[in-house]
Amino acid sequence: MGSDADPVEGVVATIARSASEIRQGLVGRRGKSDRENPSGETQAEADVWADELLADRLTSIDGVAQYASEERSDVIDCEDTAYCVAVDPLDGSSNLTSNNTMGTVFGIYDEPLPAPGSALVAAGFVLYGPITTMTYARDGTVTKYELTGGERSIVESNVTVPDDPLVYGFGGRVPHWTDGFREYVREIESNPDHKLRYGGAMIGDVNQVLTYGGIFAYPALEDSPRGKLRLQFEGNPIAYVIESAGGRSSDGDRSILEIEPTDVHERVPLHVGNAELIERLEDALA
Ligand code: FDP
Repeated sequence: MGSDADPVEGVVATIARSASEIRQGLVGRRGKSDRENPSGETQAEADVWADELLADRLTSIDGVAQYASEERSDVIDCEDTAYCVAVDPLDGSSNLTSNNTMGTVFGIYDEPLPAPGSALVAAGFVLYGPITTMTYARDGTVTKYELTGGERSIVESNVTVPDDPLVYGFGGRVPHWTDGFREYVREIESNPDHKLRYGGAMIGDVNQVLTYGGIFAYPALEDSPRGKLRLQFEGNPIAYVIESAGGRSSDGDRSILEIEPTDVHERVPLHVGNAELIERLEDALA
């Protein structure tokens, strides 16, 4: 590989080209492996397989300095020094069992991992829905593509979070929500203009917010104050896409992109959506 002169575009093009293959490769790999990821979750066979496929391809691109994934403990160091790629190869892979939506999430940083979201130069996600799409942010613009066979065609060239919020989806067991978060949810639910959309894969639920406006959160929980989602592989890339689309992200207090990480696998409470809803959330949690 390494034929694309711009390494960032090379990474995006490689993920786009690999998406059809990953989608096809899910067939026959829906079972659990006997391994755990660094966060202590049992990996699906497809998690391990997609991680190996992306690691092989992305580390052979000229200009890629590091590859890190939610599915492996250690960062792979390459000889190059430019860009560091963090990937969640199959976000929402527990949806494999029921055959529901899931995706591949990626962030391209220009600092060694773990890196803050302010070091992202591009980020995006593939969604394995009824059709396969890629939504990708760079230089303040979000573009949405349909992927067919290795081809990418633009379906929307300036994606923005719609002004009027419509959907909400919140993860974590309700009895484990904090009092502040529970009150906030009650307020969101009581607005007759809002409706629930929750599918159990972050990327599908965030895509609903990007399409219809609203809010998605996987908040801090009483028994897990840092929530569930991982900052490098999920939190930062999604915050980057949503902020590039005119929305806001928050860990409950500040933009996710402002967090200084200390560990590649650290978790973060994630809230993303329309700016006014995130501001109200921060007030509710203050
Ligand atoms: P999954 O474990 O299926 O990969 O971070 C992963 C994630 O899914 C998110 O996509 C999803 O929002 C969340 O975990 C759901 O977690 P719980 O059902 O365990 O609350």
